[in-house]
Parts: sequence; C-alpha cells; structure tokens
Amino acid sequence: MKRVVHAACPHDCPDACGVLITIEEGRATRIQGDREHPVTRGFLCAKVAKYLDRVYSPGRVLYPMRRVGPKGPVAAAGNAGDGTPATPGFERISWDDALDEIGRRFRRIADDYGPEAILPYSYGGTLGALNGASMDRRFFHRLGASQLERSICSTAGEEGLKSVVGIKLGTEPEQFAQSRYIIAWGANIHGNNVHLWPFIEEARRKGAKLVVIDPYRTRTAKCSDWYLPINPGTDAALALGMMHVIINENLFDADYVSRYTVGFKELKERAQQYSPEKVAQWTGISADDIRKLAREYATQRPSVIRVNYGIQRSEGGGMAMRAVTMLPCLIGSWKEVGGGLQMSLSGSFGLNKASLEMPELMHKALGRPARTVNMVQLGSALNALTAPPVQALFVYNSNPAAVCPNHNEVVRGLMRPDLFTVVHEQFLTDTTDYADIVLPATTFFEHKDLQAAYGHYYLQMSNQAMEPLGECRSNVDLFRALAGRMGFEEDCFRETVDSMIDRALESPNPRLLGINRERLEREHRVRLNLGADSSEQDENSAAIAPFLPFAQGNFSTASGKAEFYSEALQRQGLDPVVGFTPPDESRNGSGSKTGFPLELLARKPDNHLNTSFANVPSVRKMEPSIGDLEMHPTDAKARGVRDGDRVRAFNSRGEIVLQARVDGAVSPGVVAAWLDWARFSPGGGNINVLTSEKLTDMGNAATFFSVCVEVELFRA
Ligand SMILES: Nc1nc2c(c(=O)[nH]1)N[C@H]1C(S)=C(S)[C@@H](COP(=O)(O)OP(=O)(O)OC[C@H]3O[C@@H](n4cnc5c(=O)[nH]c(N)nc54)[C@H](O)[C@@H]3O)O[C@H]1N2
Ligand SMILES: Nc1nc2c(c(=O)[nH]1)N[C@H]1C(S)=C(S)[C@@H](COP(=O)(O)OP(=O)(O)OC[C@H]3O[C@@H](n4cnc5c(=O)[nH]c(N)nc54)[C@H](O)[C@@H]3O)O[C@H]1N2
Ligand code: SF4
Ligand SMILES: [Mo]
Repeated sequence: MKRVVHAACPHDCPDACGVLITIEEGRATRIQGDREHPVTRGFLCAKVAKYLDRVYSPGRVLYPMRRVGPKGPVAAAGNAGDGTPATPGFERISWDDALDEIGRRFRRIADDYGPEAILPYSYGGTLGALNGASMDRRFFHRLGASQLERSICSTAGEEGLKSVVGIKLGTEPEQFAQSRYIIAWGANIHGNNVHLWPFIEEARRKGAKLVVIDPYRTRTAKCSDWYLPINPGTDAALALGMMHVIINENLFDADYVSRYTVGFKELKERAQQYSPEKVAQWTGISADDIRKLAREYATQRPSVIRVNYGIQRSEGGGMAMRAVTMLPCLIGSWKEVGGGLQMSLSGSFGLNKASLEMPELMHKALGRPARTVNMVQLGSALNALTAPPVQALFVYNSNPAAVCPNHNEVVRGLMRPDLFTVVHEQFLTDTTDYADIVLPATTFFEHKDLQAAYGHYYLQMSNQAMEPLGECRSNVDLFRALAGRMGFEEDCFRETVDSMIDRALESPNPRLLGINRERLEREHRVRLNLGADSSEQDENSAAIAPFLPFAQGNFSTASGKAEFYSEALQRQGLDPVVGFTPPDESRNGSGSKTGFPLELLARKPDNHLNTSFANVPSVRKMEPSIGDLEMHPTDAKARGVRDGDRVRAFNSRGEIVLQARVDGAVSPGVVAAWLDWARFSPGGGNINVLTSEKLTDMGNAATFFSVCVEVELFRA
C-alpha cells in the first residue's frame, strides 16, 4: 500500500514549500516538492530533498534520557557527524520517569526561587503554528516562568519595516517576474530563499536587471548583473545617499508622496546630509555608483527590493531597514505590479495567536506578566541574572549552544552544576551536551500542523505522514503531558490538535475569511484573501489579482500613511526621521575602540539551516568550505597568511582556529566564516565565540554582523 501525504516544510525559511511524502508500509520512501504549489512549484532545496536521511538518521533521539555523566561535550564524543549514535553520559528512561523528574524539579525551583527562575528557550526548529508556539506557551504562562524575548533573528528589521509601513507584508514573490529592476539587498536568495529565484530569472529573460548589495560575494552576487560590495553595517547611509539623489534630481513620485506619506519635508532636509561623496566614504561604494543606482532604481520601472535579514544584524539594523523601506514609498513603486519591497510577509496571516498561546494564564500564576529575558543574552542570563537566578532551562526548537552569540559565556552558564536543563530534540546537538534530561522530538513527517510562511501568501495544512519513530513526541504532545503532570487543570491543556488549528483560524483577520480546516485539508494550500486589503479589487478577481497592498496608501501606521517621520519612534527616544550611525564595533566607527581591525561576517551555510542539517552526512558533504575563514589577499599578505594555512581568529570574547581561504569573496578589511556545530569545530567552540550580546538600535535583536576580530597564523 502506497500513499502520498501532503505536508509543508516547517523549517525556518521564507519559502515554506509544499511537500509530498510517499509512505509505503508505514515508512517514508520518498520526498518531493508539490508541483501544484504556486510559488514553490515542485522543487525542494538540496538539503530537504535529502530529508529521509534526516528522519531515519541513526543519530535520531528516540527515547527519553537522563544524564549520568558530567556535563559538557566530552560526554557526547564520538557523535562526530557521521550519524553514529553515541549516548555516553546518558541512560535511557521512560517518559513517565522523565515527566516525573521535570515536574518535581520545577515544583521545587518554583517553591524555592519563584517560577520565574524557570526559563523556556525556543526558536525556529519548526515554524508550524502549533509546534512553534501554542501548548508550550500555555504551559510556561500557566507555570509563571520567565518570558523569552525571541529576538535572535529578525526583530530589528521588523521594527524598522513597521516604523514606515506599519505591518510586516509586501510584494508577493510571483510579482518579481514582472519587475524590470530587482535589488537583492542583504539577501542571499540562492542560498536562503531559492524559490524566489525562478521568478527573478523569468524577469531577467525579459530584460530585467539584478543588483546585489552584500559585503560577501554570494552565489546570488555571482549570478547578478551588478554586484555592489558594501562595508558591513552601512546600509542606512547607502539608502540615504540614494534618497539624496532621488529627491534632488526630482526622481520621486510627488503625487504618491503628497497623498500617502508624512514627513517628506523632514526627510528631504535630512537627506541633504548624505551626499553621494560622503556616503561613499562609509559604504565603500563610489559616488558615481551611488548616483547610478539611485537613478536606475527610480526610473527603470517597475523596480522592486528584496531585502532580507542581512542588513539588520548590525548595531544600526533597525534604522537600516527603516531607510531602505522608505525607498519604494518615495518613488511610488507600491503602485506597480512588480514594484514595492519584500522583507517578511508573515504579518499577513494574522492567525489567532492569543488563543493559541493564552498569555492571560500568566496572571493566574503571578498576578502580573512574568519578567522577560532576551534570548540573545542567554550567557548573561545564566551567569549574572539574579532575583531570581535562572535555575532551570527548557530548550526546544533551538540549539542555543551553537546559535547564540558570545558562545563561551553561554557554555559557562550551561556548565553550572546547579542549573537543571531539559532539551527536547530530534538529535544529540551541542545543547544536549549540557542537558540533564533529553526528550525525543518528532519531525514534521510525524505530526500534523498548520503552516504559514514569510516568503509567500499561502497557508498550508501539513498532514502527519507516519507514526512517530521510537517514543518521539511532538512539542504539542510533550507540553500537554507535562501540564498534566504539573496538575494544571484548565481545559486548554487537553485540547486536540484539530481543535487548536480551528482556533488559530478563528481570527478577526479578514484575510482568513472563508479559510477553515476542512478547506485546507481538501485543497492543501489556500491563498490568503488579499483582496481584503484593497477596496478596489472585486470579490471574484480578488483571489488571483496581484496584491498591491499600498497602491492607494492604506498603510497600517498610526497616521495611515508611510511615515518618513514617526512620532512613535520619537516617543521611544529614537530618531523620528532616519539617520546613519556607524556601528561601534566596526572599522567605520571606532574599530580602534575595540582594537580589532577586521570585520567578521559569521554567516549561515547555503546548504544547512542555521545549525540544522549540519549533522546529516549527505548534506554536510555539500558544504566543503565549512571551517574556512575567507580573507582578502591584501589582509592575508599583511599577516603572512597563505591560502590553506591554519589561522587563529580572535577578539576580546574568544578565539577559534580556522583554515584560511584567500579568495575574492570579501573586500579588504572583511573576513567571513560559517556557522556550524561547536562540536565539529577544532577546539570545540564555533564562530559564535567571537560574536557579542550587544543589541540592535531597534527591536533588541542580535548583532551577528557587527563584530571585529584580528587574525594571525596559528602556531600549535
Ligand atoms: N540555506 C539556508 N537557508 C536559510 C537559512 C540557512 O541557515 N541556510 N536560514 C534561515 C533563516 S533563520 C533566516 S533568518 C533567513 C535569512 O536569510 P538572509 O537574510 O538572506 O540571510 P543572512 O545570511 O542572514 O544575510 C543575508 C546576506 O546579508 C549579507 N550581509 C551581512 N552584513 C551585511 C550588511 O551590513 N549589509 C548588507 N547589505 N548585507 C550584509 C550576508 O553576507 C548575507 O549574504 O534564511 C533562512 N534560510
Ligand atoms: N553566527 C551566527 N549565528 C546565528 C545566525 C547567523 O547568521 N550567524 N543566525 C541566527 C538566526 S537568523 C537564527 S533564526 C538562529 C536560529 O537558531 P535556532 O532556531 O536554534 O536554529 P537551529 O540551529 O536550526 O536549531 C533548531 C533546532 O530545533 C530542532 N527541532 C526541529 N524541529 C523540532 C521540533 O519539532 N521540536 C523540537 N523540540 N525540536 C525541533 C532541530 O533539530 C535543531 O537542532 O540562529 C542565529 N545564530
Ligand atoms: S528549507 Fe526552505 S527551500 Fe528547503 S524545502 Fe524547506 S521551505 Fe523549501
Ligand atoms: Mo533567522
């Protein structure tokens, strides 16, 4: 008996692919892209195409385990990426025993320190609506645990985007095929968002130009028509320089600006401070190129910007995103099919999060909202937080011992003998190296979920294709069971998956009107009612008409207009217009302050997903350059480093030994390396030993791309 199950890829990726899983006698035998998905159109990225290797990896955690040896990576030695199961340091226990022990420890910690001494830690393991954030949140709210500020990825950019247009949505990917001028701005499309690429290629076949703005020569840059290497962290200056040219040469859309924006006068004044000559000094892009870029962008229409998260992982990331978001508002390209801007589109789904997460349960536990701990500052939280100190950490959907900045501090905290750490995982990761209890987690093949997206406008049902392997449980099932063990009696802890999906779809958001579970189960994916945003589109055509959210203004800001001047920012003590402040930790600002002359880009691998997939041998093989430090020949020569040499990269936070690759990927003054599991790196610490806990100007986000280092030949 062979059947094909419709699912959706839940990994933290804009594309949220439609997936078909073939099941024969209870076992998955094939994974394919679903051709009927209008955006992802039947192909999968290289890593998920190999998903059976992940699901059936010999390294899968299949049973609950309890630590019997000391904490630390030594305990897991032997599990070195070849998929060999290695569980020294752990013993197998039953789910009952595991839940009992967690319940007992949590109760004791809550009695001794208060429940806020317990910290949940989760991020992007699955973006499924339920397994991402539902029963887990209910559980921790009811417990009165600390709240986690989930800002490791995108909150600076989100705040920047919303400060101008009010909401997280923008140009749909399909419209890129109609564009004449496409800017990929801090957006590694080939690696991280590959399903946008065919639409760009279609546009280019019709004559469109692709410009890439990135300090690293990505595959996308190599394929572009015009590559502009930019100094890290200087994008706000570039956007302001473009606005300077566009305004002074009268290339903006005066009608659009007067009808649908506020603050043009202030912006015009501000832009005068950013002449192309001045901006050239910060960005490293010549004044002539800045003028050319501004003129082409404003006149080769429709023009569109795909800005991804690369520009907002810097100290001034919020302002950078704010500045870039102003560009389509200035030239009025929101009016055109194939115009506008895309960052994240997730704000359009508007699922009923409140009823999934039930924050009101917190009041029952504490009579007030629990304190908030920023996930970027986990190291400080574990080592320095008092009143109360963190006594228990519950990790799921995340691998903080690899992805968190200031790795050495994180590890120091995780090593604390008095810290009780639970990790719910599919694999033995860097983080399970410090766990007291490891719990086995399902993959998306093994549970049902509702799947939104951040790179397109289709909502999908991801069906369960097979029974969980071993004793794996989904996040929903785990927290339901744990709530039972803690004696939480509210009905919400007994809710079924289907009922939770119904609840998520019961939302006042008009874009979800008429979309229910039955329909999603029948049709597998449904395009949001995007007509709901625009009064002009009639009901029948709304479902297929190109989505032009801001063609007639309709911005979701307080003023209802695109805000070149933001009173909300002013109230927060931020610049209400927009400006460029060089990052403290950079060559442009006060590199001298840190004393480390090279800017590091600690980037994501094209074929892994953050640290997911790094342990799947067939996928790891596709990333031969992991472990390399890419350098410009000038910087290498100045340090006596040749291609292939072992080098030590270091700063005040840590050091790591990598292999120099002297190539043309980076400009002078910039070096680049890859995020990987710490245990696969010589010395046992990954590139995040060099990154910092410093937060961005807006959104309290991580600054992975504002990091200075020095490099020298390694002498063992
Ligand atoms: N294959 C693969 N796909 C992924 C992921 C993955 O790890 N691997 N991760 C997923 C996740 S969690 C996310 S958030 C998205 C991220 O998707 P992207 O935002 O595309 O990825 P990043 O690598 O963070 O940054 C994009 C580019 O910004 C560049 N950059 C760095 N600093 C600057 C700067 O100051 N200015 C400019 N203009 N560019 C800069 C980097 O070199 C990089 O090429 O991708 C998702 N998809
Ligand atoms: N140096 C550097 N550091 C970075 C970045 C960078 O570009 N450079 N990128 C940052 C960004 S953008 C992000 S989003 C973060 C990502 O940080 P994380 O979200 O922690 O990303 P992953 O490394 O993919 O780890 C996710 C883990 O969840 C597990 N998992 C998957 N599905 C499930 C499930 O259903 N249940 C449970 N319990 N577990 C599951 C996976 O096995 C995996 O180990 O990393 C950040 N760290
Ligand atoms: S990781 Fe992204 S591109 Fe790959 S299958 Fe999943 S959604 Fe598609
Ligand atoms: Mo991310």
